[in-house]
Amino acid sequence: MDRIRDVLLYLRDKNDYVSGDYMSGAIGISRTAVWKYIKHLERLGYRIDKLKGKGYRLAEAPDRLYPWEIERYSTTAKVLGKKIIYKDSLDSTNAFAFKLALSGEPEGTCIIAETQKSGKGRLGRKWFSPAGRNLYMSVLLRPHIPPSAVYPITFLSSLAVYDTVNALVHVEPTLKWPNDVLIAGKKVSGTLLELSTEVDMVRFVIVGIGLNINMKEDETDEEIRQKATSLLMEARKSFERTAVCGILLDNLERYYRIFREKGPDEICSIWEDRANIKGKYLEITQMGESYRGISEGIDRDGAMLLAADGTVQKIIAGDVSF
Ligand code: BT5
Repeated sequence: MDRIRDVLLYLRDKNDYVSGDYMSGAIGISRTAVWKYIKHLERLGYRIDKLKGKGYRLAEAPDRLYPWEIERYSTTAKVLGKKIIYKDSLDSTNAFAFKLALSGEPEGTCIIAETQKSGKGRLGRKWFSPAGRNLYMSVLLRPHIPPSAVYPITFLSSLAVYDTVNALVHVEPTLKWPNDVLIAGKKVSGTLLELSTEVDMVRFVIVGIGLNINMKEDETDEEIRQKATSLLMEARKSFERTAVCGILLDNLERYYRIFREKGPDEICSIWEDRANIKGKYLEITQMGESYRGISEGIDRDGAMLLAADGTVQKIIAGDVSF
């Protein structure tokens, strides 16, 4: 794939016809090899014009989340996304990443799929994953923390999505406890954490992010039509998914660095400020039980503190309605 990157680089750099001879000399491969890479690029969906005596010109790149395309936009991340594994289709990027993590895959590897056949939400729920429209990505982390400090990783993921969305769309997103990013009250992204732990140490965490980018309203599942949105639906234009993903990886790495250097507390307090949750009246449903009260903010382990009838309850998981 390094050669593919090189050939693409020269095609893009020139933005005009580049001769096979020139590329062969510059990259240090034969002209036949250049031709083979051009053919490979065409199979991957790139449209390349060919002109006798002039060479090759990149006419159009496909709308695919190829790792080498994402890398063009991820400029500051050094660890997260250093290796990106791209698949057309998976059952779930989280499930795939989990298996890789068990076999020793290092921190930072990302799995991206164009579609998921059984995309997962929390508590056995489904994540609707139409092909070629959105982002379905799982990032493998190996933080040196006890299991009790894992929860805020959901917040760091939501914060990274928040900043990404905020930079692209003119409507300010909102954060909803514990794992949602909303635009105008509708869900644009969710994070699913899955982990493997020993009694007092985390082995690895899989951060699964679903972010709706170019999904149109009539392409959504009936079940989520009223409550889901996408960047396209809000901005009324489509986005380059590779760029969105690159920006997200940079933001993820920035918040992960804060998490490691300043600790989960810092992430909790950034999230709490950004979510503007304190003092709001909430109802949280958890396993069929409902809790109502005024939010006193987030506990240091990520749980919601809810005040009602003179006592403060600590809610570990659930779904919030305002
Ligand atoms: C989540 O669960 O929000 C976590 C979603 C994580 C998805 C990513 S995609 C990459 C990685 N691989 C996976 O298999 N999963 C992760 P939860 O809070 O339980 O929300 C699930 C609910 O959101 C569903 O029950 C629907 O109501 C709604 N929903 C499903 N698909 C949606 C979508 N594409 N956009 C917005 N809402 C959706």
